[in-house]
Amino acid sequence: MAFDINMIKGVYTKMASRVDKAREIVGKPLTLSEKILYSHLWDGTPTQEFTRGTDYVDFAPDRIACQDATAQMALLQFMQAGKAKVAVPTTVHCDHLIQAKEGAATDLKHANTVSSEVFNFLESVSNKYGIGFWKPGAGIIHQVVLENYAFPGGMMIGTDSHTVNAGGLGMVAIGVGGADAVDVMAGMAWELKFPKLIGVRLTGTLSGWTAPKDVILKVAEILTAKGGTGAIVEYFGPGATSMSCTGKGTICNMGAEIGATTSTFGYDESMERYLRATDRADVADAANRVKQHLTADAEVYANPEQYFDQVIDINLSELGPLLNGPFTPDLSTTVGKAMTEKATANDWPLKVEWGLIGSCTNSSYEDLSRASSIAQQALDKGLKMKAELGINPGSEQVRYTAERDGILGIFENLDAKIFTNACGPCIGQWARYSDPKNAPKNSIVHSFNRNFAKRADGNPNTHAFVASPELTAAIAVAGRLDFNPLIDKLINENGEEVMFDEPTGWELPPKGFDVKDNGYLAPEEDGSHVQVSVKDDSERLQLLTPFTPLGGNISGARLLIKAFGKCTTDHISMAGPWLRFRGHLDNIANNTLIGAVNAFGKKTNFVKNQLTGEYGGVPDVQREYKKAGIKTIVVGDHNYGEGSSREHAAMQPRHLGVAAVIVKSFARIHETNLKKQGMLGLTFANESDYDLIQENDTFNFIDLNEFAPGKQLTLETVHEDGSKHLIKLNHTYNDAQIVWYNEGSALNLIKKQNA
Ligand code: MIC
Ligand code: SF4
Repeated sequence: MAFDINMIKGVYTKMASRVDKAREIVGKPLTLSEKILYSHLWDGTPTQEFTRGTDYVDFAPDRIACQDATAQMALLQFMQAGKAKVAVPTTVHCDHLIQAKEGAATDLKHANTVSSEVFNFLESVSNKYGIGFWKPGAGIIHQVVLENYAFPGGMMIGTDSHTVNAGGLGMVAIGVGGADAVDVMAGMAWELKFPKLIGVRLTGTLSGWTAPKDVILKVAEILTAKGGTGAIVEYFGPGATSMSCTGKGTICNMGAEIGATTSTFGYDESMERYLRATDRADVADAANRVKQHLTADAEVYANPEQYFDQVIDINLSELGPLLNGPFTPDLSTTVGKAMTEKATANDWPLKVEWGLIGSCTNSSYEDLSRASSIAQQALDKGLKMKAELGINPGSEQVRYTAERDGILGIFENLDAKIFTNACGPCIGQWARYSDPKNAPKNSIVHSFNRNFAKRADGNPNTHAFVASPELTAAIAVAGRLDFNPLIDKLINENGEEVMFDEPTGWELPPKGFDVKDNGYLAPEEDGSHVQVSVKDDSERLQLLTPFTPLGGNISGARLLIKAFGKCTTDHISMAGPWLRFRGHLDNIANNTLIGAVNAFGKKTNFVKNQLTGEYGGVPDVQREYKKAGIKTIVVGDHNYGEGSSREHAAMQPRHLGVAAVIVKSFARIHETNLKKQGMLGLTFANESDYDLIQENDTFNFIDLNEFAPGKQLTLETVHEDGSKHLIKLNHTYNDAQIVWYNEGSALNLIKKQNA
């Protein structure tokens, strides 16, 4: 039986009348995305039409999921909110804080030792406030959610950008910062700008070496890393219904890499099969009764151009296996010759050192079984592995079942390392080198979603390429980046030429899923007696103190850094070794912006301290400004804050005294995170004004005391020679968000309201 089945049935009971009302108001057939959005309005039954890409709307999500690295800050904030229990079903998943080194048994034991303080904190807070707790080793949040909690037509938020994975089961599932989750946990509405809608029509069928991963790698190439910003991507067409549910999850998962708010698919038989296989026949039965509301109206998919803001066509029959990378997930290359040419021209190492299969994106039973069919062929055909292979199963249920069915055994016969059911190498928790900074240039291929510099192993010289699990396996056997399994031959141990046959696999385990201990801990009915303790001298956890409002008069501010080029959340608040400080704001603040490239001098973590004229690390220089009582600004390029939902990327600069982040454009979650923490997140009205900012400038906000929705702000930039420029800045703050700014943070406001 499914968790929270009554909540799910409740959503379905209300759905019909709300969808009908929305259709009447909008005056035309509805997409699936609109049906879910309009049936989850905070105010209940729809009464007005919302303008896509413009209107801020209050929603009532059905559930929340948090992972250990972001849950710490989210729960530290929730503890301040003054509530006894979470208002909607919520879960916490321990998956990010587990290193991949020796293999699951040793690594998990190690994590349980070094991070016990954090795991115990999360467990006791969960128990106290009625939150479901998934222990370390239970699996990666998004696979566990897909297997247990996601349901067609539902709306959820999660403190992780890949929460969108649940779109594979027909949800609108959105990644948010912890402060957004706190609103919903505290029983308040959740605000989102009504998204634009991108339709992707999938025709043809996947076959041979082409996998769902290739669909999203193609979409990433078409839309680029910011092309989905502010939009929900809705997939449909015969190619969509012919794909497995977990395959759909893969596609939705990597929607985060194009900046999409989320992605989703209409309810179909693959989803019903998956629900039944994962012991949720009750959800499938309930969904079947409201089937027509769990997909778009027929007219929409027949004439998508009339209903979506943009339509993209992909013929799966013409799609081939792709490799995206290095350093960005939207740089696509077809396998084989095209890769030989590109890699040679760009000096990417053609030799592949590692193949890694797993992450929340591609760690389902189907993924492992298809990759294992390649591994089995390598064994059968006498091929020796040229690269090393590592596997992270997505959940204990997948792992247990895959082990029972001999799938893990096949990988082990190739000497693959089976790591914990956790994020591991996907988030820099890969103990690959003792000195990553000075590690050699190399290439790796993985089935993960992100491949920013240093992401997997901390080595800036690792060129990571993203591919399907089956292609990752084949390339790991061949050891070459430009191996094309469709046509290339390999030489086996007997000196014979052999070729791979096409990968095969099981959508779902033929003998059903099984698991002994899934790693779940239910909270007590009444957790009020549970004591949560945070030690004063803890390195890992620190209770929060409220931020002071920045006020309506900021002048004499200095430039902390003008970031050059890509500045993702990994550049602003690096993961890997820093994950250990995710619950301690002052300690993690020591990594603030250390990965960002300073536009002046093009170095990382090297900025001018205007007070002394000397150069130093970003956090150190910023602490000097803070000590001197001087506010600072950070300047950035396009899509600033792309990547993760981690609100640390906003809280750290805020904690250190940065007042404003001024960029050409923002990634959605990061922009909201800045607002929530009571900071100024602003964009240049004229992008070229970015070029006006000089290293020694001083900044005065001229009209901040008139901060109002839709009204530009003016920044006076005083250059070293005394000359000045007035720079116009845009913002997207609405009335409520300006109140957050005025209060010092959204949390300060909640506290006030609950006092
Ligand atoms: C990631 O994939 O970058 C993470 C780690 O899962 C993040 C969350 C985090 O920073 O903790 C995400 O995607 O939101
Ligand atoms: Fe974990 Fe990687 Fe998925 Fe983020 S993208 S949740 S780090 S597996």
